[in-house]
Amino acid sequence: MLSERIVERLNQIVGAQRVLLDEADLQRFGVDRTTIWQANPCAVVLPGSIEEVQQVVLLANELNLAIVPSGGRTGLSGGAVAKDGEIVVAMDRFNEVINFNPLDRSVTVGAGMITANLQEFATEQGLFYPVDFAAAGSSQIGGNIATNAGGIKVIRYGMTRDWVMGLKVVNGAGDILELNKGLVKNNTGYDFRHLFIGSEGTLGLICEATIELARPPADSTVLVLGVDSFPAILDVLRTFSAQMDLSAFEFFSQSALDKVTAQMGHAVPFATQTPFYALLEFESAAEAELDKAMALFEQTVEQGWVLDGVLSQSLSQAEALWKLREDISETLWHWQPYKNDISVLVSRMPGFLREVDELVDKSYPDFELVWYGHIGDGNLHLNILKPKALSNKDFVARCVPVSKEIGQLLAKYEGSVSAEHGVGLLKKDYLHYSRSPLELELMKQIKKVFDPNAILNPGKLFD
Ligand code: 2HG
Ligand code: ZN
Repeated sequence: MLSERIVERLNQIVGAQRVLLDEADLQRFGVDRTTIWQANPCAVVLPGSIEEVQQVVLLANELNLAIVPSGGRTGLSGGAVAKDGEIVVAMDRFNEVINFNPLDRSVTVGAGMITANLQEFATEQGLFYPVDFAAAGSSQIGGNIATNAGGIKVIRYGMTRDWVMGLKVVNGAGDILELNKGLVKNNTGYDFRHLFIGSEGTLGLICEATIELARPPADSTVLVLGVDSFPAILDVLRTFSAQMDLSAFEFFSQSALDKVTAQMGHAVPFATQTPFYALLEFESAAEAELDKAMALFEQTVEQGWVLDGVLSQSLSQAEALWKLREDISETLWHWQPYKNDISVLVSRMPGFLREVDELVDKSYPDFELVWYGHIGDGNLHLNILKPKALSNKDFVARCVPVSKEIGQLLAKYEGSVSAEHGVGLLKKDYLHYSRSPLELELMKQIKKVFDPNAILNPGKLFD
């Protein structure tokens, strides 16, 4: 509980209606999509300007209070969980377009802008914001930047980082920093913008972002292929990406398809059941691209890698096929899954897949495993489903040792324990499998530079 005196100070900064103390608000703003930790913030504040954010940070420094920055709270790693009496600083009111510059093809937006609204704004201008994922309807751009969100188009357009031209932030000391000011070329020493991207709210609060927009893609076609085995998915990837510019190469297992069709009522792509499915997307303005895709499809069938397939004939069919992949994560919440978000180089994928498959089969003989992910980027989302009879605590206790073994395997293959969801509370114990002791030490020193009193998002990334 905050003392009346502190509440009064917060009221003075943001206005009394913008300081939320109700239990329902504390619960709502105190967690992300993870269901592991209990929300327990002392207050939620909704600042409306960068100066107000600065005042809140200065007050937190003065009174030694911790802050958890909060966006759309769609994160999957506990990065936005406030479980220890922190003040949640929610950026919802920073939801406007501040400046659009067609010549530079850039837009400056408040950090609280919903991703889908930014995509829509870009479309209205005849442009395109290419970072996309299932949570785009509620995630906020500031949160995307803080976690360097990836998604379903990374193979073609890269991660959030690749679209950030500038940031306005308030660091942990309460200074306002303008980072890179939207410049394309700017070799003037350390680029702090990139330090803040992916820093998970541990260095500062992102208040505004200048985002580059792309030219819109031509109409796209989606191909869903029924694939015979795990290794065959990589053969299919190699075959197609050698000859075509793909904008997506996703995969999912039969168990993922079974669940998403049963839960969401989506139609199966074709009658043949296969262990895995690959979803490919490519721009198909020219007829020749479709011919090429068909020829490669036939080639993969002849090789015995692909058993069946469907090519979208309309935009609505393409969208319906995408839903089979995009709705998996939402579908699986029903089983309280334990999530892995791991990556290795695509070139190292064959060996890694073999070993990780063997490891999880041996370690989880009695659990249901659901494979899916952005295999074109080397990114796998392995979800372990909780058996009904097992308590959440016992389930997690069973999964943790296996995660350690997966971590060791990732270290061997020089992969990542967090490909795109971030570290948060969930993966900090595994960070050392991907980052060296020296790197971890340097990260802690960098944190001290920007957040000397360690008030920002304590316990996230590392202790
Ligand atoms: C996706 O690719 C998201 O669908 C969520 O990154 C993955 O829930 C997951 O494991
Ligand atoms: Zn993903």
